[in-house]
Amino acid sequence: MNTLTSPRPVARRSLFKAGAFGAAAVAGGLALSACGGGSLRGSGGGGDSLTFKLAETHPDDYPTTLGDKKFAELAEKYTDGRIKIQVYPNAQLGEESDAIEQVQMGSIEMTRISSAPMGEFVPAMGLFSLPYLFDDADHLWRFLDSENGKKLLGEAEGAGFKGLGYFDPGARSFYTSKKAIKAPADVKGLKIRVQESQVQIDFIKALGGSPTPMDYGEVYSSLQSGLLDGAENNEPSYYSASHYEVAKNYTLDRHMRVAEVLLINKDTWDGLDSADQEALQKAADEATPFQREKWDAQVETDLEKLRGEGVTINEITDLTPWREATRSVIDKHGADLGTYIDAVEELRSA
Ligand code: GTR
Repeated sequence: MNTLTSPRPVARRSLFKAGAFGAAAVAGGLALSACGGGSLRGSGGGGDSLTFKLAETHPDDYPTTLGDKKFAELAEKYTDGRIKIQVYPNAQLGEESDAIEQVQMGSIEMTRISSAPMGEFVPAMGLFSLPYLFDDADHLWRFLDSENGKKLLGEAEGAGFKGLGYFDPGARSFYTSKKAIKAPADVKGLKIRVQESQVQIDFIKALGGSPTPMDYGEVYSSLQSGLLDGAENNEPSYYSASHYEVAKNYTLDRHMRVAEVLLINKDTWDGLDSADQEALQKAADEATPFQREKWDAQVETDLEKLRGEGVTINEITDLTPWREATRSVIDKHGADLGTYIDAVEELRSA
């Protein structure tokens, strides 16, 4: 289990500051020789072929995995078959916190990852864990597609990553095994799993709950054993990870839209010539609308399936008391994330 209560995120960032760039360069070099040797440069227009691994936590048919595969297919097409991207679904290459570390070191070239665990490496990504910040998916996408959304993605470069684009994350909502959550006060005293994110820890604390950071792969058994009273996620995750089997009350408060991010190791990226960089960027840009379409369809299908499985769904219509109860989270993180928060506010519809 990963715990955020102690200095782990700080340790990670300081590990990076203490020289992970060097480590990334070495590991990146090793990875290259392992996949055919030679420099990446000059690969455009007939150079060496390259094979990159892409780590994905979700199953094969999940919308983000479908987005990864579309990206891989297009990348291969736009480089005339020279760059092959192998997608490893189902956390085969490790849970997200491990996968991102490996991408930073260069032992895995790519990952699709939630911006929440990414926030340990790129603190500004914590923006997406601020509660009730985005009104809906359109509001989120107005931000992601804006100059500020691109600037935020660019901050990944300081941590040894190149961000290729965003995927749709849907909205996260609570689910509990015993008592249904209907009002902010219902969270009081409950042990709720959160992603590895200080902002999410603060969110649960603001509601009087007990936040428990934990790897995604451990949530099912922890709900089942009673170690957790609840967790929170979007519909496709709640359904595909079968969490509904052990936590049958789903409260649609849609508290966060935690952007999904497509990342490549920065040294790997810098080693590509500009034609290949353009090809990969084009592939990512085209995979995004494809993934969004898959996402919307999946949310609908999964809600239907969840109802069919006897899940009780509580729609929260008035978010005012939730916003008030968690205002301190925005206040606390406002100093660091202020510019981005202002940009999000400006894009809110009247
Ligand atoms: C999902 C997300 C995953 C993972 C998971 C979690 O919504 O797509 O990448 O972060 O949530 O809660 O750990």
